[in-house]
Amino acid sequence: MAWAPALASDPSSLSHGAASLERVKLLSCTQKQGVAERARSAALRVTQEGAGSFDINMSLSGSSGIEDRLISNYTAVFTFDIPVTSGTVTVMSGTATVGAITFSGNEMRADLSGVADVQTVLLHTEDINGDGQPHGDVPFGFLAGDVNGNRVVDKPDINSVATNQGGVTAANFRNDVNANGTIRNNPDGKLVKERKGHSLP
Ligand SMILES: [Ca+2]
Ligand SMILES: [Ca+2]
Repeated sequence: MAWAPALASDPSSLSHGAASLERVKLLSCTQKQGVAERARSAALRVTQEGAGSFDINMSLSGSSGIEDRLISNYTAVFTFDIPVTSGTVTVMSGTATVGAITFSGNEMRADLSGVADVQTVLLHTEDINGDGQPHGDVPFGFLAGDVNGNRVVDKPDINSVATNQGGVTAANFRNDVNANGTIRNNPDGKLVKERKGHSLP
């Protein structure tokens, strides 16, 4: 059993028999009711008009990934190790509204609207393929204009837009802040300048 080695190396389990028994029960319970089959990855997907759809990957835990594109609708994508045909996505914290949820292969896709800028939205996944279980919470960071994704909007972001002016590619799509399929100092660079100083912890 997976927890046995950890208990054996824990001095408290040797000196407090009753306490360790409780801990065994607790661990066993946690394993049964714990978060199973977490998404393998998560991302925000945006269609940047003629240039196609591009994903910004989100960390599954800890410090969030950063979405820098500023549009009215995003698609939160959760990719599992198995095909997904049903599931739920709910907002645990932050300002966003979950709309339609669709499924394709191993992906569960949730439309997001009403997303406030300069915030982290924590999305909860549950009931994958009707199992009634929680499948983890993923933080999604929204910081419009943070082209280089370093959690602050400042000069390097403005410079990046200036040097990437032109068409959108898989390598430079973050510079297309208004997601219209082209990169220009106006409006993309202007949108960044207007948000200079914004940051996320
Ligand atoms: Ca930045
Ligand atoms: Ca643009």
